[in-house]
Amino acid sequence: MGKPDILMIEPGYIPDSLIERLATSTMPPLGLLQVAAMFEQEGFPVHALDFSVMPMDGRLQKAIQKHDPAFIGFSCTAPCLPNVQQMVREIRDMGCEAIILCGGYDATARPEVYLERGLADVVVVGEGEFSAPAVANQWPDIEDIPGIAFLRNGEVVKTEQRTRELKLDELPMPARHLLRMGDYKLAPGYRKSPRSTSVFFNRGCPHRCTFCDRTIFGQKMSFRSPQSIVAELKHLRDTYGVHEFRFHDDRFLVHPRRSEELLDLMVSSKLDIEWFCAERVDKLDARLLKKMKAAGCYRIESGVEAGSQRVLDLIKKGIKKETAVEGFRKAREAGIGVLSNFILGFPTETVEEMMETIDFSLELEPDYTAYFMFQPYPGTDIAREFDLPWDDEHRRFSRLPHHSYTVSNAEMEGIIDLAYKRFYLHPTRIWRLAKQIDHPEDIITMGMGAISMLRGGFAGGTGAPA
Ligand code: B12
Ligand code: SF4
Repeated sequence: MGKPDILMIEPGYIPDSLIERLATSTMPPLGLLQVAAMFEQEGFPVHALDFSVMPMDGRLQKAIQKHDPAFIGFSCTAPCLPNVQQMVREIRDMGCEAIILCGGYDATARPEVYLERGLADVVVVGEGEFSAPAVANQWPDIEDIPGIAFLRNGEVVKTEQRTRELKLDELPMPARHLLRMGDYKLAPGYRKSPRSTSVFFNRGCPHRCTFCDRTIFGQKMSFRSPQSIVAELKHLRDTYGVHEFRFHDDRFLVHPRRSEELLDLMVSSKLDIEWFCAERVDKLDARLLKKMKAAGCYRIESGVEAGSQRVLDLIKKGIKKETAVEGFRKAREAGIGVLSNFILGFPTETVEEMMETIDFSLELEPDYTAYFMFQPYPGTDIAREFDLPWDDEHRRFSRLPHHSYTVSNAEMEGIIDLAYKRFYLHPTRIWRLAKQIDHPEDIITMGMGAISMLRGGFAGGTGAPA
């Protein structure tokens, strides 16, 4: 008898309004697809659903009826928890008794929530490449598998932590064929071509910004070889016709020599692609920026986060404001655009400091900017430091009243809204965005986005890389 079917689900974080949905970039869930590829390698028939790009309109039920999976896997970030709860209820209501595995950031940070609420039979803690197939292969004798958590007599049992034994080059490519690559797009006005997708060069980040969730990869770095990345880029270009890529690493230049080798290989391979990546403002090196430009890089995303030095120090960002000015200047000189991310509403941050952040974002003159409302992700240092609660039911703003917050939720929404208006409702920036419209559908989406912003409905979002 063959191995049983497995259904992998990205539960999705569906922004509240249609406009936000249209204006949000979508990317294939690479973690889920990486684990799916490992299941396939072990001989399991695997299916996948990504509810970030499809409505919950009975597809889950249809997939279960069709495939009768023995295992169902959910990839869990904190804002997706309400969707996971709803889907698990629907799965059980159908009488489906599949073993449910939850993995990803949120399940790793708080496995007890998933186990005690009956959302998971097993939580895969940390990187899932080896633990997840081991659970499916060994079920129900799973107690010796490292990197998992489960309930024994109602008590949460966590097995020993799995050390990273995987070599990234030896992993199969993420099983992108399980989803429709054409469903994934960058936000309008922000993309260069109608199809884009993402790749990874490394795992880990050596920094310790306290708001950033590093539960899965931590500080230990692992890299892929330039050859394997270029082979994947070529494969994606030739198989899916994609010419625009997002390197989703926390930092692209984290190991300058390896990055340079990759850049040189990309140039000599004449890939005919464009790409962007994330990097810290204090690590932008003029010589490497020039090479990045030559290899097709057109934009760098950088989390500047705050315009107040006190707040930057509070969150251990490790940068000075002057460094951000200097970093952006170097990128512009190399002919590379910049997108800067800011977070407003850190614990103890005052309204004056938030205004400093907005002023600083204008002073830096990035091509694009995103303002996120601070969210205390479970597992982050800042959530521990200030003992900040997470509100599961809030999809957009997890903001329970707390003494370290200086403004109310409603005031916070107003401040984020003001930030977007001050930045984007400006003739130069409107013109810059308008010039980038080269797909007819973008005109409609951006028009709707502008109306939403004018009405004060554009406050959403969280988190910021690099
Ligand atoms: C790419 C990315 C996106 C993309 C694509 C999202 C997607 N569906 O993958 C976009 C831009 C759309 C996005 C949106 C959002 N993101 Co995001 N995103 C990332 C980023 C940079 C990389 C994710 C990734 O592909 N990693 C590579 C893969 C290989 O790792 P992985 O996903 O962790 O998967 C491994 C394990 O987690 C585990 N695993 C994962 N899924 C499963 C499932 C099963 C069944 C099993 C067994 C194991 C398993 O095994 C995998 C292999 O080892 C991470 C930061 C990071 N460095 O990881 C943030 C991150 C995941 N995002 C985050 C957040 C908050 C969001 C948003 C809410 C908004 C935002 N802008 O920040 C939305 C929510 C989207 C959603 N559906 O959850 C947070 C999550 C924090 C938390 N505790 O919940 C992160 C960690 C950023 C951060 N440092 O704070 N994101
Ligand atoms: S914010 Fe960026 S630099 Fe800081 S820990 Fe997170 S990924 Fe690393």
